Amino acid sequence: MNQPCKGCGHPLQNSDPKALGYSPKVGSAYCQSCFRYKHYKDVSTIKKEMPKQPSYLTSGLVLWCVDSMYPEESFKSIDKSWLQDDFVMILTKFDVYPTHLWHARLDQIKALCVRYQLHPLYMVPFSKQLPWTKDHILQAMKASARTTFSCIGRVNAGKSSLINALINESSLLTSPYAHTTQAPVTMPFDEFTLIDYPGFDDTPHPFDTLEHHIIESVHVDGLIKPITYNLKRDCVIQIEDVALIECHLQEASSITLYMSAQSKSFKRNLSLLESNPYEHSKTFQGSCDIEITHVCWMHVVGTTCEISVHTHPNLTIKETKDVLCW
Ligand SMILES: Nc1nc2c(ncn2[C@@H]2O[C@H](COP(=O)(O)OP(=O)(O)O)[C@@H](O)[C@H]2O)c(=O)[nH]1
Ligand SMILES: [Mg+2]
Repeated sequence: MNQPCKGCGHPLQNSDPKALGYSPKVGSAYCQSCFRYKHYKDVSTIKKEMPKQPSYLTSGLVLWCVDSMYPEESFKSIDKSWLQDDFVMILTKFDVYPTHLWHARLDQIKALCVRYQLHPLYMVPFSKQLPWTKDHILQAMKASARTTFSCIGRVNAGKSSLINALINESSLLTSPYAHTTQAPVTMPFDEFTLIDYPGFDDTPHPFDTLEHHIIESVHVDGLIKPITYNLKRDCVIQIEDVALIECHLQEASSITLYMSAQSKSFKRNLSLLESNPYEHSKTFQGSCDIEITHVCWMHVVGTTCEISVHTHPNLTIKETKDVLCW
C-alpha cells in the first residue's frame, strides 16, 4: 500500500496530478498540495472538503482533544462510542488564557463532563506554546500502560499540533483551515504509536466558509491580547474585515475586546460609517459579555448603552457568561 501523506493522510501517488495525494517526486513524505502549504503557505492548495468517510475505528487509548476556547462545541458533537471505555481528555490551546484563569476554566470544563456524563481517565491542559504541558500528557500516556494512542476531536481542535509537540517535530501539517488532515496518519514515537485523525463535525466549522484573508487575520495562534476602548460618544469599532460593533451610549462606557494578538481593531466615528456590509447582527443592552465565536470575546461595561454587533452570516454572535469570568 502507498504511504500516506504526512500532511493530509491521503495515500501518496505519482501517476495522477489531479487526484488526491499526488506528488511528482517518488519517496516524498508530502503530497504536492501539502508541500506547497507547508513551505510556501499556499492556501489555494489546502483541501477544504470534508473527508467523505471519516474513519473513527480508533485503536488503543483515545486522546480526545477538546478546544479549551470553545469546549461546548466539542461536547455537543462527540459520539460517545468513539471514546471507548477509557479516554484521556486533552484541553488544547490553554495558553490563550492568563494563568490566573486556568482553574476557573478547568472547573467549567469539569462541569461540562458532569452535564454530558463523560468521565475521562485524565483531563490534561495542553498548549503547544508551553512545552512543559506535554510532559503531563506523556505521564498520562505512560500511566495508562497502552502503546497506541488515537488523537481525535473536532476540526481545528489542535490534534495535529499536539502530536507534533509530542514527537518534537513539525511533521504533521497544521493550519487554521478546517479539514487539513483528511485521513488517519500514523506516527511512531519511541515505544508508542500515535494516530492523527481527521476532525469530526456535526455542524460546519465557520472557517469552512470564511475567506482566507479573514481566517489568517482572526485565528488564534498564541496568547489572546485584551484591548480596551473607552467610549465617550456613539461610535463604531471595526475588527479586521469581519465585524462592526456599533455603540450607542447615554453615559461613558467601555468595551474590552479579547482576540488574537494579530487581529487589528480600530474605533471610528459612527456618523462616518458609510455602509455596513454585514446582514447578521444582534443587539445587547447595558453591561454584558458577548462572543463572536472563533473571532473574539467582548466585555461591555456601562448600564445605559446599546451595542449592536454586525458580522459575517456564518459566525455566531451570543451573550456569554462563562468565558469572561476575569
Ligand atoms: N494558541 C494556540 N493555538 C493552537 C494550539 N494548538 C493548535 N493551535 C492552532 O489551532 C489551529 C489548528 O491546529 P491543528 O493542529 O491543525 O488542528 P487539527 O485540525 O485538530 O489537527 C492552528 O492554527 C494551530 O496553530 C495551541 O496550543 N495554542
Ligand atoms: Mg489535523
